[in-house]
Amino acid sequence: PRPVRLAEYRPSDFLIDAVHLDVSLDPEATRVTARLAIRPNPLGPENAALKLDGEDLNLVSAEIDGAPLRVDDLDVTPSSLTLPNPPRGPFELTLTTLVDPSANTRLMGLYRSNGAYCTQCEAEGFRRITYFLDRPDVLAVYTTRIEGPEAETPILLSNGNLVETGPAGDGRHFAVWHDPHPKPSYLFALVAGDLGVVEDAFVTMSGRRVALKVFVEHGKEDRAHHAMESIKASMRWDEETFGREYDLDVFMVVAVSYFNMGAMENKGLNVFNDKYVLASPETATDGDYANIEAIIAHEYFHNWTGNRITCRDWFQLCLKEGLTVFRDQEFTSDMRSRPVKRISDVRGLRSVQFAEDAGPLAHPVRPQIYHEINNFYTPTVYEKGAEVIRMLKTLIGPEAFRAGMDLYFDRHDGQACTIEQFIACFAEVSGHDMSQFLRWYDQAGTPEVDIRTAYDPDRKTFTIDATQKTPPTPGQQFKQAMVIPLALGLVDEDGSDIPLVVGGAHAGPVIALTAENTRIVFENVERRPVPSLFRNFSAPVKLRSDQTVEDLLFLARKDSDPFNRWQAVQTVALRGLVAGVAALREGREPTEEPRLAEAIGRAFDPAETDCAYAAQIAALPSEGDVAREIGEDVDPDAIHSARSYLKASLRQRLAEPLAAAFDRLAERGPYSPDAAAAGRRALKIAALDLLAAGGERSGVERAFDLYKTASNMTDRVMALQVLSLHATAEREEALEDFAQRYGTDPLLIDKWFLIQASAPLPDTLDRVQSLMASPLFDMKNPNRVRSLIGAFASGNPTQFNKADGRGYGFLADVVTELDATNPQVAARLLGAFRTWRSLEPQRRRLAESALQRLAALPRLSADVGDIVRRALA
Ligand code: BAL
Ligand code: ZN
Repeated sequence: PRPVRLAEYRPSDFLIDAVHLDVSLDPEATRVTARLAIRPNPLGPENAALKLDGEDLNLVSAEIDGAPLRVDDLDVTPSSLTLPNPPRGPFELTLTTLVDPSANTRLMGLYRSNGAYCTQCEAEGFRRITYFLDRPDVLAVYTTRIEGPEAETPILLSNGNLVETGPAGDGRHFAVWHDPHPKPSYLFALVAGDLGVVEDAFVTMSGRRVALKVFVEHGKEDRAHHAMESIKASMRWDEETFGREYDLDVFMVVAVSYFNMGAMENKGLNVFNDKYVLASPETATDGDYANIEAIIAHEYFHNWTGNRITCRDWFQLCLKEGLTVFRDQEFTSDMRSRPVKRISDVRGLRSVQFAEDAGPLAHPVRPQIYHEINNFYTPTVYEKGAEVIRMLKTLIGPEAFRAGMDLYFDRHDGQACTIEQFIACFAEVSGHDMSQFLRWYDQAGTPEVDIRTAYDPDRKTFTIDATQKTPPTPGQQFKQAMVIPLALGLVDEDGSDIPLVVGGAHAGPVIALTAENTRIVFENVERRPVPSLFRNFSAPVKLRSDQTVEDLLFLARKDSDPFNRWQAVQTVALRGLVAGVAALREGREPTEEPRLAEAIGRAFDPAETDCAYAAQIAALPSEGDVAREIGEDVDPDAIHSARSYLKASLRQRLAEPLAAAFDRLAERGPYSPDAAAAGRRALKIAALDLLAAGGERSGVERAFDLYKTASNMTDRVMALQVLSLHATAEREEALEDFAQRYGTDPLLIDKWFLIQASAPLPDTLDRVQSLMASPLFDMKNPNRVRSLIGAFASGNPTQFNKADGRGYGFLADVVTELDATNPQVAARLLGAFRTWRSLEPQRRRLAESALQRLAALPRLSADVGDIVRRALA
């Protein structure tokens, strides 16, 4: 198939100003009549044919300005409808099509979720509802009439404001919605069904009352309150932080149980995966509460960054996604703990985005070419995209950043924009030249920064030599130097930062590294300081430095930057783990760094009051972190062994403080999901995890006891997770008990699937396969698939990468099966192969042959075919 290239973008030949949709619901034959007000684009060529996109549609009739068109006037293919000679001025095209929501297993376009009707249109799903110019730079005002049986679909929703409802005869009724804000088709939504609702209201900064509604399946209304509170908090935050006010009379969120993504920002009618709406103390963990708050915020924030100002084309996806992730990260930082949020975001970035950037699926934040846009909803576009915005703010400062955002909103409201237009706003308000900064959008790969330092006691100078290099990535052999903001401090003995003086003038604390080699000479430095580099992770780079273990342990205690205190402990642990892996592979015992235990032990000190932060200190680098650090010839079993060895040694060294912390942090009083209480639980579980390291009996017994006596879902699930790591009788009993208790709640069964699929035990794959045969599993439900198969493939390094290749073969089989019904979710599972080239030779061969087996299949979807081809290229 022909790729789409950024360089070949041209405006649409036609524009559609208004859309009147009339949707008459039927399970197998929903009739969609679309009246489209079309005109030639003044920027387009004369005499162009009109080619509309369409997919899985059954055309019933077509009219132009009320006159029927003959079949000969049209050219209809499986993916398009073309009018070779459309009118040369404005005209109305009316198309009637039939669609079959029940047969729609791809969950794109109009489909059914547990009896309700719902839609997903981003990126290219609207063309599965009617023929259309299904591209984000065609903005139209939508009026939508929905008609359906009153008994089955008492609720009829679409974008905008409700303007009319009434009976439609034969037990049917209708509702008409009008959205005054011109929008691209990907933001269209329709929901119809028998749903429960929780209602509230928000008064905006200018005093307008907005009705708020969260729709859920009946009986789940009491699980919608946290989502509702999160909506109000998001609306208030966007007013206070960015001056952005909501712009319709109603804001609606609908939770559905069959959904490909996490959620979708359709104008005024956000559709959510129910996993990110439903929460109660009995059914949700602290992590669920935090995710719901963040994702509600993310989708709400899209109303300005995405909806009011959208993307010109899909290459600009990061324009809305990176920016909106940045905004939701800031929201969470303000609602909870800023350092903890930063640490957990950086953990996430490194574990998935750095991994993507280092492998065959690497691509720029703004790709230049795609075969299937669904495959570019990636950690690079989202999370690295957010880092790019954060660097922009770091480089120009918070005031200029806010001024640039204001200018962007003022200048581009109602438009479909590019990254250049966005960045120009910041260049203009700050006076900075942003041309080098734009490389962050166009150059893939994680820059590697090497920093060497030297102290000259005679001259009283401290010199930093920084070298940057970005490794080759697919299609980009040679890289140019990036502008890399280095936030740094030079830390004196007592932990204070010494003043930064360069060339006689005050400098920093952020220095832009713009060349391949940069030398910075700090003056008036009385003693050798310890450099604290890339504070708050000021750039998404890999740092190599000459910092010694002593330097790092000093920073762990003294650095004023909480991120780097955490980073210092991580770096010491990571170096130890890498050395441990090398030792094990050479048949030696890993050697230990006793001071690491001391640094980690401080997290459990009763004097440590920030438990959420302490829990981050206590959490060792993941197996994936170690694999990335090693980079090539990776042996996942050796990594697992080295990490287990370290955990067991920490257990031995810290047995007393761990047990004391576990007891001290026991739950008292009623459950609250607030950040402080969640932090205490996180630290308690970190202690428990170490106490049970190596299957130590007393730790396992504590975990089992916590499992049985838990007064909230976080404790229960986390205790189960600790138990699941060790093959014991308690593990089996707890797993059995969990299924008995929660077998009727799919979202809790998802946790049960995930825990079993992630266990680093030799029978895990067999268990995953037998769970797939259980009635609790449903291959058609993306949440089930991700919890069981996704967790196994992407969250279980030793068992997915079994040395005999069975894990790879299993994933290839599942993807083959799933590709026939839901290619988007199938392709997403293949992300597990993003690091296959870094494996040791035997596993690499086996992974490659599983990918080749997929590549040889006669009928692969565009989604899966694209990933397989790129993974093998
Ligand atoms: N636009 C797709 C879902 C999201 O990123 O919000
Ligand atoms: Zn988004």
